[in-house]
Amino acid sequence: MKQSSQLALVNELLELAEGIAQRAGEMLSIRPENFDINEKSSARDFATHMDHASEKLIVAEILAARCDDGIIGEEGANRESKSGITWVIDPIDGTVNYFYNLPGWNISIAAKDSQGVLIGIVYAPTLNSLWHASRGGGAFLNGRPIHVSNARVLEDSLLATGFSYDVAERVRQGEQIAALIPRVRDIRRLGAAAVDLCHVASGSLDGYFETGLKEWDLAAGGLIAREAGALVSGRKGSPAGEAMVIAAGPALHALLTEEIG
Ligand code: 2AM
Ligand code: CA
Repeated sequence: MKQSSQLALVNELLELAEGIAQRAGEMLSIRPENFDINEKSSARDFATHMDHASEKLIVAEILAARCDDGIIGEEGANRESKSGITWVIDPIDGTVNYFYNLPGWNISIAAKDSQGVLIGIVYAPTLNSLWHASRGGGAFLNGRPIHVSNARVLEDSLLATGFSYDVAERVRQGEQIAALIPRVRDIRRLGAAAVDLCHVASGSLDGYFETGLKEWDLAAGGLIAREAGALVSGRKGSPAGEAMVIAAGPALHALLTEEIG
């Protein structure tokens, strides 16, 4: 594809995703009085009817604008691409925060092509924050360019992590945190993976690690972190994925990979 038509495509996808994320955010910001809940893997892992309503809105608006695109959504949207572009959607990332009316829940929308994630949007209405990035085009928070922190030692580093829905895995994670907490500035557990990755991108966290993330948790936030200068990998430099995600600026990333990976 010519450079100018690639740029036009990126701009089209970004503009579309931004508008859709904002409309989903407006809908979600009017909280229902009651939630219909359906359990997924365990009592800790659930979706509300608002997760489904958000995914429905996002899918309908994408297809109204680009009917040949593919879609992968956490709540079941699954459509093959005829255009080469596939959207990867988490209609509410941080559902537990949303349910408890805690901040940080967000709408995460990415679009990928044959080379990987091309654009990503993470919109967190409760933080008044909309992050966006495109591959090779840098990362932005509310329109301003962002960059990772330059933390170089564990002792000065503010980290975030998340805990698995699986109880045995939580016990193992607790042991890992117990070993790490005396050696770092502090550890946060904010509750929404995409925003954790974006906080690394904008320097509000020095680093982040978590196991169990799915493609829709990682697609947009991972691109935003990378475009802001982070390394985003799995254990020992393997690709980031369900087994592990470690995100930080290069110096801290090397230390975290040694500690965790
Ligand atoms: P969700 O709210 O969309 O389920 C919590 O640590 C963060 O990790 C949330 O962003 C949550 O996304 C995500 N997550 C995804 N899979 C998870 C899992 N198996 N266990 C815990 N959190 C998970
Ligand atoms: Ca979700």
